[in-house]
Amino acid sequence: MNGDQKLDAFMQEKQNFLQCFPAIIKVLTDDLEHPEIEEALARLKQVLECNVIGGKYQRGLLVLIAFRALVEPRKQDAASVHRALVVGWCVEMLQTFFLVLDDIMDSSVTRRGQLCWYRKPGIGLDAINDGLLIEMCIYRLLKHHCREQPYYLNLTELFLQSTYVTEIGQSLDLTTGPHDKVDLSGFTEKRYKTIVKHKTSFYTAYLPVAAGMYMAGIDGEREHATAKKILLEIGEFFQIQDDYLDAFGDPSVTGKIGTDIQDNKCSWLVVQCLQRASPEQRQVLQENYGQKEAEKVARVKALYEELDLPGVFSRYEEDSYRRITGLIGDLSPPLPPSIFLELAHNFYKRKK
Ligand code: DMA
Ligand code: MG
Ligand code: MG
Ligand code: MG
Repeated sequence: MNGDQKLDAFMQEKQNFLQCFPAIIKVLTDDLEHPEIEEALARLKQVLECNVIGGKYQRGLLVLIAFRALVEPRKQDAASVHRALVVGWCVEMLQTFFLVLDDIMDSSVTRRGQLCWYRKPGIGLDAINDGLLIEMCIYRLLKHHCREQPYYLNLTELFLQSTYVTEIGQSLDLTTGPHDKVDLSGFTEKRYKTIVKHKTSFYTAYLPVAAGMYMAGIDGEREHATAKKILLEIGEFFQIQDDYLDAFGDPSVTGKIGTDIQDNKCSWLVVQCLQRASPEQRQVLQENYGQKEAEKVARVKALYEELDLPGVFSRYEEDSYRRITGLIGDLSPPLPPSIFLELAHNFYKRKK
C-alpha cells in the first residue's frame, strides 16, 4: 500500500470518531441526580467543546487503528468498537489536559488556531481547574464504559503511568530552560532525548497503541516492551518535528505561534545549533536566547538559518524515517507492522 492509502486509515476512522463525541459529552455532563452541580457541569461541557475539539486527533485515532489491527474481526462488535472510540477520546482528553496547562507554563498565545484557553476573556488561571477536570473525565469515562472489562485495571494504570511520565518530562523541560538564566551548557543531546521520551513520546505514541493492545488482551511484558521501543522512536521523531515547526512552521497551518526561543527551551534546534556553532556564534546565542524581544528571537532564527538547520532537519527526517521503517520490519507477531507503518506515514513530513 502507498502512503495515501495509509493516510486513509486515519481519515476513515475520523468520521466515526467525531460522530461519537456528543455521546461522550452527554455521559460526562448530564447528571440528573445532582442538580446542585448543574452550573459546574455546564462549564465542563463548554470547556470540553472548546478544548478537546480542533486538533488532529492522531492519538485518539491511533487507539482505533491499533484496536482494528489487533482484535479478531468477529470480536469487533458494535459495543467493543464503541469502547475503543471512548478510549480514543480518553487519550485526546489526556492530551487536552496537558495542553491547557502547558500553554500557561509556556506563556503561549495560540493553540489550534485560537487564543489559548487561559488567554480567553474571563478564563485566566481558572483554566488550571478546567484542565484538571478534563483529566478526571478520562477516569469517569473508563469507569462508565469499561468497568466490567478484563482490561479495566490495565487501562487505568496505563493512563496513570502515562500522566506521571509526561509530568516528569514537563518538569525536566521546565528546569532545563529556567526563566531567569540561560545556561547553554545544559542543552545536550542526551538531556534532550530524556525530556522528549518523557514529555511526548510516551503519551503520544506508546499510550494509544498500548491501550489498543490491552483491549485486545495483549498484556505480556515482552510484547509491550517491543512496541514501546519502536513507538518511543516514532515519538521522538514527532517532537523533533514539533520543535522544528516551532521556529520554521507556518502558524496559520500549525495553529500555534512558536515560543521555544523566548522560553529558553532545550529544543532540538538549539541543541543542533550548539553542536555546529563557532565560539562567536555561541556568543550570539548566549546574548539572544531566552528573551522576549522580537529582534532577539529573529537573531536566533537568523543564526539557525546561517547554520542551515532546516537542511539538517530534512536530512534527519529522512534518516529517522529509514531507521524507523527498519525497526518495524523486524517486528514479529502478534504485533502487525501495519499499525506502526500507518503511524510513521502519518507523522512523516507533517506541516502541523
Ligand atoms: C509538548 O511540549 C509536550 C506536552 C506534554 C504538551 P511543547 O510545549 O513543545 O508542546 P507545544 O509546542 O504543542 O506547546
Ligand atoms: Mg508548549
Ligand atoms: Mg511545553
Ligand atoms: Mg513545541
